[in-house]
Amino acid sequence: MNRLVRSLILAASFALTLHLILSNFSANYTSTYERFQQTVSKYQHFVPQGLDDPRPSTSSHGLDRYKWRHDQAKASNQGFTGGESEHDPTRPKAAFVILVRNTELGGLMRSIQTLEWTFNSKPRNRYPYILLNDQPFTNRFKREIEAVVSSSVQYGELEEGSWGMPEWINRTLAEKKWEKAKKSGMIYGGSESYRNMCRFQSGFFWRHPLLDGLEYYWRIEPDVRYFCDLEDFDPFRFMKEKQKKYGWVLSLHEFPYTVVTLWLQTLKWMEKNPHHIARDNALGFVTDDKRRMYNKCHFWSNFEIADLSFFRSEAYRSYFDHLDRAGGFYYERWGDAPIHSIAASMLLSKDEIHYFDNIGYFHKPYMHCPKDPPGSRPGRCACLAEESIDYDPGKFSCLYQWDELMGRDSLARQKEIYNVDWDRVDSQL
Ligand SMILES: Nc1nc2c(ncn2[C@@H]2O[C@H](COP(=O)(O)OP(=O)(O)OP(=O)(O)O)[C@@H](O)[C@H]2O)c(=O)[nH]1
Ligand SMILES: [Mg+2]
Repeated sequence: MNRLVRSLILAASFALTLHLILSNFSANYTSTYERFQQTVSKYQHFVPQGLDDPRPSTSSHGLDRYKWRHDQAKASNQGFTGGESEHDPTRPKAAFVILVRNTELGGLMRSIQTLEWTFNSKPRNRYPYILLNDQPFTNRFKREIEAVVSSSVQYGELEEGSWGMPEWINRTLAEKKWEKAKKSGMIYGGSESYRNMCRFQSGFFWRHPLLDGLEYYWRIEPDVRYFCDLEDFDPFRFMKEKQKKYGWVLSLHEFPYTVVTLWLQTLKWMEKNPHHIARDNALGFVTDDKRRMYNKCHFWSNFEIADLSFFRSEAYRSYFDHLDRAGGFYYERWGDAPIHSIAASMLLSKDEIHYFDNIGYFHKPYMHCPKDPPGSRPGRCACLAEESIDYDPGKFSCLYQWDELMGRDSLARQKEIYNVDWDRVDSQL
């Protein structure tokens, strides 16, 4: 094992050095960004129209019928219980966890509205919200959010050390790299706060004291949408009953220049920690060519439902600490999505990772809309399956890789979902 990993590291180092020499140390971020833009515009017709309507979508009519303040939940057990099943011992200790800025209030209200309609407003659910911010939340923010939720809300400020550049990072060097990344067009290439966010979401959100005692979390972001009535399905209960550790809906390829040395650092960590690698792992999802090449596939972590014991594990902490020391959050622009995804693929067995095919979800510019089996209730999802990015012909989606790992037939699924003549569509693009 050790010898294999060592030769992988050597091969990766060689490839990286060659890459740096060839590109004369000036990574061409622009072409990556342009390719992204092309992908977005090429598949624009898959993106549901009308979702960017900036009008506040939380008029009191829509939500009054769901309004239900569960005050006891606030007082008991840190608010992790609630709803009709408050005293049900099998109810998972679970919450929605949201890192958000005061300026994103409108976007968060829009996200919460569809989450409430499709899931949380049902009396047996009513899971609480935990809102985190690097600044104090304003009173206005709290007032508006509390008017649109059906459960309790807790607010937390980030703890010292969890937000911002650690002292071992050379700021001058980092700033030079941001400047270069920005000039070459990398998305958020020049942003320090985005890097703080990615580091926080990778290594710290799960350590926040408001999450102590919480078993499961569901990550929500501003301006996302949930399309499908979850009827009797509770993703938290599903995770617990099926012993799942990590759940996702959308998977994509990461932009290569944001993660130049991430895989090399991962190999280094694996070499030192072979005992942490799960036996029936999902590394096939993040690698190609018989596990030699990192393919940049990641679960898009803006949607994520996870068993927090995964993040709290010694293995995950050790992996995060190694990456944090390596400095790629600041010298490059490592995202939390590739980090969560590599960690889940490495440390969990593939059966512990769940694709929530039945949840309709949108985060600009991509969506997943389920193709329900025949006989399902019409109108369960307010979206069209063929507008999903799932099996896009450009293969920006990584559902193909997931299918391969799980032994599913992508092609058959693609035909079933889109039911369109791809040759004709391609000729029109
Ligand atoms: N409090 C706080 N929250 C932040 C900050 N930056 C990002 N976030 C939150 O972190 C999450 C991820 O940030 P986003 O800006 O949505 O990142 P992204 O999804 O990669 O990019 P977008 O395409 O812009 O959505 C969101 O919930 C943001 O509200 C920040 O500086 N402070
Ligand atoms: Mg976002």
